[in-house]
Amino acid sequence: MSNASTNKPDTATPLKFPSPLHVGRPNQGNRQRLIERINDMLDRNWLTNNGPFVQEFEKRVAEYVGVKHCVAMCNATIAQEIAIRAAGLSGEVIVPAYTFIATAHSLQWQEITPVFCDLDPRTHNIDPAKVTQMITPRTTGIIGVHVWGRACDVAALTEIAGEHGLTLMFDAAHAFGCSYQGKMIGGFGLCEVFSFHATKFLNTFEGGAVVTNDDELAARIRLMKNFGFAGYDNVIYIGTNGKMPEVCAAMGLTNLESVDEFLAINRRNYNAYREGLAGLPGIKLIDYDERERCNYQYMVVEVDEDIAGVKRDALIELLHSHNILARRYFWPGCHNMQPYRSYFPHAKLLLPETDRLALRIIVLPTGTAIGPAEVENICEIIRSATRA
Ligand code: T4K
Repeated sequence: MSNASTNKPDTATPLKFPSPLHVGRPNQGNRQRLIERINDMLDRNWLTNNGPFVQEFEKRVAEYVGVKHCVAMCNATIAQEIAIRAAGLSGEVIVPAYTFIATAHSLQWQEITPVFCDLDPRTHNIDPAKVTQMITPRTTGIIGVHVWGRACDVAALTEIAGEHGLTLMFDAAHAFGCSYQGKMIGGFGLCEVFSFHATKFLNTFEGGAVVTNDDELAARIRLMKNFGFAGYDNVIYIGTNGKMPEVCAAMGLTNLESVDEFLAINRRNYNAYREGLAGLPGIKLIDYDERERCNYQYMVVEVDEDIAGVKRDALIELLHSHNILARRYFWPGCHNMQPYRSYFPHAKLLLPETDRLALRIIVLPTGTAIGPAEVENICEIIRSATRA
């Protein structure tokens, strides 16, 4: 028997959850509001191609983040590919190896070489000291990734890019609603790219956006995401189809109205995990900086196997056996996936921290789908494993 409303097993001891607890369960805002918007859209019979919902969504996101331009697109991978092309990157671009594969693919897809840089183990983000060592005469840019929504060392990266005449962009897929030194992420570098995928803090089913304060770049990206059309029958640029449909913008507008609620729930779960895992040897929940704005979308645990007395993968297996579908993001690292493993067989020699971290991380479920009772059960399972 279980409590259906909370998905909590009825006993105090951790049992198998009756239905799976996934990482990345979508945050959903007010369903009635969404349905009203979809009805409006159907009544208007305007389904895509820069419709009123997309325009409103772009305006709201730009206001929220405090940037001049937001260009909404069908997903963050295409948004990043277009931004890279619009920024004129070529040759080699330095990226972290510890990221979702899309960061690397968005370069390689257009025959630009992703040069994998190691991370700073304290932040999980690209290590600026190591970026400098990766620069060659072919380097044209740096793409920092704000992993887990925790900002990269923007100041150091900006300085390096400036000194070497490189373009600096950010993959901000995880970082909607987060800040760096009190300023919202979205306004740094030449541009930043958000993901609004279903699993993200703010979702539009699928979706993404480039945000920038650069008028010229924004104008070029607008052309490129719409086949290069500057008006009816007038193509002035090479382009593709990166448009966000109206139904996605309707979801985005609806979810934007609930971001404070999503944040409060994520924060509550984060605090519950902190409490539940406190003092466990070899198990460390990552810190979110309370002085910054954070979306707390990722509950990330680092397992030090020697101290915890349990292997990371054994812990994942145990969690899975209880129907808690924890994940190993971003194992095994981009450099260990194809085609990069074949292209750069020696990359790992320069990525010791990435390899070390990729073996230690577990991402646990959070979001509106779970509450403190589920978190307490998950923590109890972890506690029992580390005691064994
Ligand atoms: N840059 C970075 C740093 C990124 O993390 C990402 C995406 C991108 C760029 C590219 O953004 P997009 O082009 O996607 O906008 C998932 C997401 O598909 C991906 O968007 C995300 N990062 C990545 C971190 O996670 P997978 O391969 O793990 O997806 P999947 O199908 O295994 O689902 C993840 C979890 O979410 C599962 O536990 C199930 C749950 N889920 C998923 C969906 C779609 C649900 O409960 N409901 C759902 O509707 O990549």
